[in-house]
Amino acid sequence: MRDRPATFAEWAELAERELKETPLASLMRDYGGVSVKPAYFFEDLPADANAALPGAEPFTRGVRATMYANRPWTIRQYAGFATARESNAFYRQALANGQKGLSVAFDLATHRGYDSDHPRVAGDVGKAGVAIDTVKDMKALFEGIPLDEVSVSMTMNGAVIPVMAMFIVAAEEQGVRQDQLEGTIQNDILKEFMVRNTFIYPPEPSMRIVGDVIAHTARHSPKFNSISISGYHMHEAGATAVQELAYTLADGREYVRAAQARGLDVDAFAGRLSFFFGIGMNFFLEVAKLRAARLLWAEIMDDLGARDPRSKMLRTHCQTSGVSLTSQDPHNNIVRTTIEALAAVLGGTQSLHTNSFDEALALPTDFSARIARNTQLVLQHEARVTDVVDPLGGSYYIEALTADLAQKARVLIAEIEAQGGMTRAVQAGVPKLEIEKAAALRQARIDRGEEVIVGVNRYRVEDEPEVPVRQIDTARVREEQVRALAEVRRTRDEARCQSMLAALREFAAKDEGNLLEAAIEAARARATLGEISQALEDVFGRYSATNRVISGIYGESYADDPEYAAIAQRIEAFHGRLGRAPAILIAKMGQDGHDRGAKIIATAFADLGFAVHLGALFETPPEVAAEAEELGVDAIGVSTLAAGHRTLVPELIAALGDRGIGEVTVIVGGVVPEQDHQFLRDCGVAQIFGPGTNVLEAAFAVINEIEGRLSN
Ligand code: 2CP
Repeated sequence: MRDRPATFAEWAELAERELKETPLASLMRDYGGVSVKPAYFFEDLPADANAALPGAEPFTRGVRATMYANRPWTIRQYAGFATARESNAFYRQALANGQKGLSVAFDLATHRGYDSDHPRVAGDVGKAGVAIDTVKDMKALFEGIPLDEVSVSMTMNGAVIPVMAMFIVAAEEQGVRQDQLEGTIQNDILKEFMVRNTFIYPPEPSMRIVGDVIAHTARHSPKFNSISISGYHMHEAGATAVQELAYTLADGREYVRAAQARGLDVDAFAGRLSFFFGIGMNFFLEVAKLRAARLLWAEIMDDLGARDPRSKMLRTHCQTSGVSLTSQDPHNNIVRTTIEALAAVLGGTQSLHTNSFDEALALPTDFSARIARNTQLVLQHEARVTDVVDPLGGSYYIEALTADLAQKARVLIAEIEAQGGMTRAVQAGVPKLEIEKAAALRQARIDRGEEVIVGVNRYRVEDEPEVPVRQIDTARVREEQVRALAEVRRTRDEARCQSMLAALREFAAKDEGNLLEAAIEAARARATLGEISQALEDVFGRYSATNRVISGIYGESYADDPEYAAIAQRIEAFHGRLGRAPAILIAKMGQDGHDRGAKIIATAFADLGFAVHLGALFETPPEVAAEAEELGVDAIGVSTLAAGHRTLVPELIAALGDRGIGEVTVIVGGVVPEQDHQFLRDCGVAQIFGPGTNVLEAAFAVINEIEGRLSN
């Protein structure tokens, strides 16, 4: 028996013998700026690791002393679709089958503050979430679900004021007081400007709204979590773990300051700030990320003057990663989700959503939703992972990785501080651009096969069987919503409703009073979501983001790649013949703000030599057609991730025809179920690319299409 700890140097000698010619350095890994060695030893344990106590500051080992041994995490599946009535039935069944909390997905029309009868949202109503226009819808959503017993999380940011107001009024009419409400509102607007894109107003009034929600709930709903500060969407947009940590916690710091600026004592609200992280496939990194997040938050809150330990506890929800799901060989996604769920649990999450395996194809079916929920039930009941608190604590690797991540994130947080805080950094667009760069780098690694995705860039299955998916009949949902809206408008006391809306407008204009309080009055008077939202828009305006295409990342990653060079040469030859580059407009239509795929295609195609025009978010099909005509593009690449394609793409093709430019090649990329491919082809779509498409293959197909059409 040796009487001293083993060291890396000793191990390296053994390893080098085993490796023969291969250098040991080739086993080093880089996880987005964090370097990882192939083995860890006692000497890697940070000095404070042995002192850490679960349930005590800085909470690295968990926010509770007993963690899951006493109470397992909340199984909280994010869901919602079609009408409130249909979503309600789905929730009640999920609760009966073992789910513990609710998490409402609203449709994109609701997110962006439009009623279902608004002309801009024809393709979005009831698609990627439930359509809510009035208090009546909100009441139907929770019918038979006691809001004083079941905690409800609502993912809402842009339209947080009308949604929160309607939730409060729906509860009130169910007999539940505000002080009995349990749950969480996402209310994290900064990351919307960075990555998620369901903002409505410009950053500054948006921050006022966040502050008003925090202030109102701190006063009236002490059990309600006033914000869910989210790294998830950064993760999904391609952020590294360090970026996700640093930007999320810097957002958190900004919100605390915003609330303090309105005179609130930090300990009066900080205990109800909550977090939300994405959990991907890098298993140990994700475990360490959650531990590092808790450590850093305790430090930040100390710095901001918190005294109550509850104010320093980072409590978080986690969701397994949507971008790690593949449309190819989709049952593999069950395995991926299980691994990610285990990482979230070993990282000490408080609440968890596990994705359904078909989410890269469409909205989950009842079957895939059951498997996703059961993944958590199996972890809680069969795998014995709940028995011991922070079981990976003390692992040389996990502890060292936790400390490394925290250190790297501290540096990035300090950079944000130096820029004047997150609102400023967001206005300057810096974090957004940095995340886009990281996303493009990762995509290039996947396309080059340096990062293996089973069933996508290796071990592909030909002839895949079709997976049944859930289809939403948006036209039917929209008709129902429009009818119900008309009924509410017809039966309400119009004068009272208008006077409440006028009062809300005045609050907004005078920069005084709490906007949520005024909106609750308007909701009681049956003002609609669109009307409440519009009242604020009348004062604040609607924000439109500037879109930039980053360049050079693909070019650099593919510097020596013959396939890349071949496509680039073809584009050069095209240029030589026609005196211009092949031009493509990348379009996002409807209220779908998921733009990671669009940005990656734009970046890669621009590097290859295409003339790339990145359209604005949230356009209508006629607007895209007009832009295509004005720019004289050869092709339009429609990026669709929120299931609006069946409505929006045919409308686009018709609008191109109306303008006499029907020859423009239309390509669709994103989440498009196999069942819709023929429909889109019949409409005139030239190519359809699903998630996981190799960017070079896509570029090759597009140049072929363009040249084919031009030679006809
Ligand atoms: C927990 N409790 C315990 C223990 N563990 N008590 C004793 N011993 C223990 N070991 C207590 C807690 O103190 C709490 O009571 C209660 O049990 C509930 O536990 P919790 O840990 O607070 O869990 P929770 O109620 O589920 O809340 C979790 C979060 C909350 C994270 C704090 O914010 C949340 O539910 N977030 C979900 C967010 C979400 O679903 N987002 C949707 C994202 P007290 O409260 O009395 O202390 S999907 C979005 C999509 C993808 C999108 O954004 O686009």
